[in-house]
Amino acid sequence: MNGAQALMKTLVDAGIEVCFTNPGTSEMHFVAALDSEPKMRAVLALFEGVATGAADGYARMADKPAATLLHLGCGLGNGLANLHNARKGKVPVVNIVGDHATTHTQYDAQLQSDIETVARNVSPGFVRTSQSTAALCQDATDAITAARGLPGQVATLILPADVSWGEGGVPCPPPPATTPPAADDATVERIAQVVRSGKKTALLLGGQALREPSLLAAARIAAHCGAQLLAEVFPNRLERGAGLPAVERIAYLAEMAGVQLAPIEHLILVDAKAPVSFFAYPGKKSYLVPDTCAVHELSTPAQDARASLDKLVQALGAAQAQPALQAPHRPDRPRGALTAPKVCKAVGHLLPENAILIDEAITSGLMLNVMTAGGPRHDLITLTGGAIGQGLPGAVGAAIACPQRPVIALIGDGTAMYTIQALWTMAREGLNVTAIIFNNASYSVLNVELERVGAEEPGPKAKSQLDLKGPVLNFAQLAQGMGVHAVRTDAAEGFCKALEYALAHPGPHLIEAVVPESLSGAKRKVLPWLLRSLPSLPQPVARVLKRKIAP
Ligand SMILES: Cc1ncc(C[n+]2csc(CCOP(=O)(O)OP(=O)(O)O)c2C)c(N)n1
Ligand SMILES: [Mg+2]
Repeated sequence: MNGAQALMKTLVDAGIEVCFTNPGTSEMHFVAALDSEPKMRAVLALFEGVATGAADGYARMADKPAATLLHLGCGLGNGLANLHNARKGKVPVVNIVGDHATTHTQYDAQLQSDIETVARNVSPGFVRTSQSTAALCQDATDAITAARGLPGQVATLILPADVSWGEGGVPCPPPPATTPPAADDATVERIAQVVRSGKKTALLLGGQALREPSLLAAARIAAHCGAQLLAEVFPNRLERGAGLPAVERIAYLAEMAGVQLAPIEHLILVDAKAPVSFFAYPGKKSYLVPDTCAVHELSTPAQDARASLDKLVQALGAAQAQPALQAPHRPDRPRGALTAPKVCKAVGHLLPENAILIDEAITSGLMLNVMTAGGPRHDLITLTGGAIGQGLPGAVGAAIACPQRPVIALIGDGTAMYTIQALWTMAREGLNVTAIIFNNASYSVLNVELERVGAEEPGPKAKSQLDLKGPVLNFAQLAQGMGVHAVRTDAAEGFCKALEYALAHPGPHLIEAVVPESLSGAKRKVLPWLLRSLPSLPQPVARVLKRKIAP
């Protein structure tokens, strides 16, 4: 066996059965080795950001990593934004980056660059350049172990061409599964006392704690002791819908998160960070936990959140408590001229069983949460690291991980253009994805931010940086050009029909929803003022306003 063939066997034996690729010359032996291993599925992406975002989406749904195959430092650099999203979401990825042969680097050829430095940003826990064919499979095993431990991480293995083509590769057996520890008894007891104190307490759930077993345990604690359930603002995967406990996500806008957190005296973190503002704003706080609130950590990202919550349930004697479960409810079918809230309503109206919902709709998705809350159970995937362009690639990965489940990806128009090539991979692989693109011809959220940061009165040059009106994008045509069935509509009836058709026929499909900006005109002007006034309003009024803006 050469190195690449042994590596391929090591990967599949460890359960890594999908590789999202965008190869070049230095990866040719790896590419050739794909045919030596029938268990490895190779999925070509036409941009590295699609490959890395697909690996992220795959791992979120498969609960195990995929591999990527990227071409030297430049290919890795192109894939960085979605590896960043994976890192922030604690999602495992085994990133394989081809490099020049070890004998070639001394010549500083055209594609030579410092790959390790690029990789370190997204792979702080594991970057290794394999030095020999003999060492390669152990290096791969170490990368897999690093990626899939808790917390999950992006592990980058750099594969020089001669290590790949060298003879004498010996596959390694799969690394043993590790069992992460639960919170220790003393921590559980201390937190049980906090929960019993009668003070206003909330559990802030993140990461692994947003799956059904953890949600049920947390909901038992809530039912038994009156604690509130909160979820981190951008979960990597949240199981929700009728029959599951409902959790309120922390709001994206810091002022609204402030309203949610104001009454809480004890905040208990379960695989989550204490909330901070997405950005800093002049004169506003970055750390969103009120001074009067104590923060406790039940379970760190390196610990088993579910086992920790189960221990807390036992300590509180809450095992028999009946968790509050979301009642089924669907919104009506929308009618008339299409708007973003009507698209969200239609999705809620038609949401199929067991769907995977991807929300990268930015301002157009403000109503998605409430419109789908009582729908059939589904998984929600969100933009964990704020680097847009994750949703379409994420849909590719999710659909490959779960071929029996419909994937619906709601994406902003600006956002869609970052990784639009994902559509081609969807068509080529015949993936059951319905991509809904909100064409509001704007980087709308940045227009809101422009008002919020209190910058000088913006002039035409500033405004034109945030506007996508000319030339007008036509996503239906873009999709058709990549082999994806697509329609374009500006009517609610047309949208519902298109969605019904898409859900009834195996995908991929793209529905371009031509909509006005959700926050424009007077709404946009009033929003910053409203947000500023929230902290000084009586709490019940502030809560009503928060629910109106982003329910
Ligand atoms: C990689 C990356 N580049 C740029 C940004 C800044 N950014 C945030 S939102 C946004 C525009 C989103 O526009 P669109 O998808 O059309 O959504 P809308 O605001 O119109 O709802 C941009 C450019 C980012 N978050 N990530
Ligand atoms: Mg837009």
